[in-house]
Amino acid sequence: MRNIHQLIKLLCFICLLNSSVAFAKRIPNIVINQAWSRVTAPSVKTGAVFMDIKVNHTDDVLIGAQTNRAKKVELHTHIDDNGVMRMREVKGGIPLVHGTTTSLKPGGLHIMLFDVTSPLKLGDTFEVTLKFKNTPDQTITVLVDNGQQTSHMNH
Ligand SMILES: [Cu+2]
Repeated sequence: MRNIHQLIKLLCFICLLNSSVAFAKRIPNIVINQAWSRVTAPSVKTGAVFMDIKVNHTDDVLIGAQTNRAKKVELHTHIDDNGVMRMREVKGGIPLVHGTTTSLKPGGLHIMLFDVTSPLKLGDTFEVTLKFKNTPDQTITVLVDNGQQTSHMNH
């Protein structure tokens, strides 16, 4: 009788262990939230995309991005050049530290779109494929809303 109890305890323990491992695996390493872009005027050929990148398990690097709405895409940041904010390409990608959320936001890191194929209009959505060093490519949907969704959700 005692042996059976111990066996049941052991089996339960193994079950719990397995399910917690399975559960951890089901949480993706990288989760993108609140992806949005600015509206572009018809004469403007550049755009910017912002988002929150949450990294759960292991460090990674955002090394690039692609979209069919722009001919060229670069990862940018802003630097303070003697009081003037200037954009610079981030060489080597944007480092992502596990357990943290990296925010791409106005005045800081952003995904820069060059030669926008057609104006980004309010309410439009488009797909952007993000390329990571250690995680498979991830395609996300970006909402063109000038950040209204993001600012609403931050309140
Ligand atoms: Cu830029």
